[in-house]
Amino acid sequence: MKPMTKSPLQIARASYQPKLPASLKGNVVLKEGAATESVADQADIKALFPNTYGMPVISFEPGEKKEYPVKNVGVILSGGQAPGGHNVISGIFDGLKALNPANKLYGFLGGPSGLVDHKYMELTKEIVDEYRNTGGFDIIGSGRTKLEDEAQYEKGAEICEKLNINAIVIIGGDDSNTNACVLAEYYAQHNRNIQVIGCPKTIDGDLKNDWIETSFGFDTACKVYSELIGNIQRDANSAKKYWHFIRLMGRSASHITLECGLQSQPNITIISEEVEAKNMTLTDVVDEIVNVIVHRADHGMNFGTILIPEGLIEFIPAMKKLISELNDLLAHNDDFNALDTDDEKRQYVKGLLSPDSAKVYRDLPKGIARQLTLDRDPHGNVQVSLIETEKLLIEMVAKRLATLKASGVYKGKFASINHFFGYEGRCAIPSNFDADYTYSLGYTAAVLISENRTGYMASVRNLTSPATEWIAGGVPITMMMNMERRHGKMKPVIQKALVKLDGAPFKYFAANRAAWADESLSYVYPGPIQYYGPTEVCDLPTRTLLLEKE
Ligand code: FBP
Repeated sequence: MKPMTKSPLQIARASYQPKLPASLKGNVVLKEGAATESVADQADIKALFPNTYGMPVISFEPGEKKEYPVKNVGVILSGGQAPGGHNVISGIFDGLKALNPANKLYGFLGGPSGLVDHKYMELTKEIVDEYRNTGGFDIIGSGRTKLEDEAQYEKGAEICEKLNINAIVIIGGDDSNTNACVLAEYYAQHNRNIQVIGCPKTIDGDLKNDWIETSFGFDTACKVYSELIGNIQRDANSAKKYWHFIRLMGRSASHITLECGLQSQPNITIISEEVEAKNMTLTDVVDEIVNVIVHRADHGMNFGTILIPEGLIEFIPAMKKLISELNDLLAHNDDFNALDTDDEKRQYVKGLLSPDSAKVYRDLPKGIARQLTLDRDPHGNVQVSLIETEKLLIEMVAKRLATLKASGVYKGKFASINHFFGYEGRCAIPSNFDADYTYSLGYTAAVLISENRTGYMASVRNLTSPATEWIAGGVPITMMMNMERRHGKMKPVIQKALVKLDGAPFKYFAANRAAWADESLSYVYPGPIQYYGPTEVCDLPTRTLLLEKE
């Protein structure tokens, strides 16, 4: 047998032709809606974005053939990986070449820092072809550098001038698209003749609104995690001896956990936004879990599955206060960094916290307390992916069950296994939905650029219909903005979309969770993503999207 360089699926997938909305299959004409307003703080946003505020929403329709001037474009991948990033790039490439074969595409390397540090490569057909329909961001790499000061914008303008780049596409989440908008406004104000277009990326699913139905990558990541959860459930139901505590990525919002809950119907799904709304303590969360475990044990079922959102602890009010105090206390703290041992660090921190937070900190298991003081990300936030909340909950649940056992209330056996799913799905081969959606987003960005637009996010809507009926166009980024306090200052930012407790996906989950928790078996086994086969299996969007559109 010959050694393999690519799997059979990799080879077959390279020739998959992503589906496009009908309007993008031929010549395009732009239809403009009415002038727009930001979601809140209109006067402030308008004053900060005089050139890019109020622009109309754009949708594309089939039109007459048109000659477009030559455009050179630079693309940046920003933040965490999400399945489909490579297809955004191939969509931009194909769109640009279709609109004018002389157009060129450059990739800035390693994220936004590539623009500032002038690290780039030209993306040719040979290179782009290698990455079609693949997961990952390795074609040009990604990074989390924030574009936030004029010196960076000027360095960007310098390289654009050198390469004759007329437009930049920033593929990122809410913060990166906020940066895209600020950059678009800066270049417009300073007559730099550089357009900036954003593209909605993040597996977390928290960049969405009335115009952006979902961010790309959410679909694939949730399908991968749901497959794994389903497999675990089948094992749990076969062995009947373990409780599986499964933490799922999603830095802040619980969309991933909710979607995986809807797809696999585990016994318990914790939603951070609900925990916060009900002002629950960590003990309340533990009690809810314990109640289900005791109930199932009474029916002879000493096994089950529990989904835990990665961001949970930041939504528990007392923990949120502790984390915020730690963020301030540890920012550029050389004294803390100079301490050698974990014990010294623990003592140091305890001495400086408020009495309430010091108590919460003292009561935490040592390992978790240490994780809370690890390095912050470039935005100064605790890196929740490094905090093993599932282990914290296991420890607390085990303690509570031991007490209940001693008093005779609990007669079961408790054995647990912990899991964390995040990196398993972030670079998966994109599902058909994500492959089609991202390619369409990239193609849309190319049209917006050729039509000289700036300060827009590429948008593809009507996503629960077949791809040919999708509506492509652009939404002014200022329209999604409001003012929020960040690091002590009011800043214009895109509103982050948390799970809405009055939204259809959560309501559906809330109406069904009691049945999924009890002793009957409601597990669903989603199985692996299917790339070839009947459309109702292969092209299905997420349950979140279906419920939101129902
Ligand atoms: P983005 O918001 O940049 O898309 O990243 C999402 C995410 O995958 C989160 O779910 C997770 O908390 C975080 O990135 C982890 O990032 P890193 O691996 O850089 O620590």
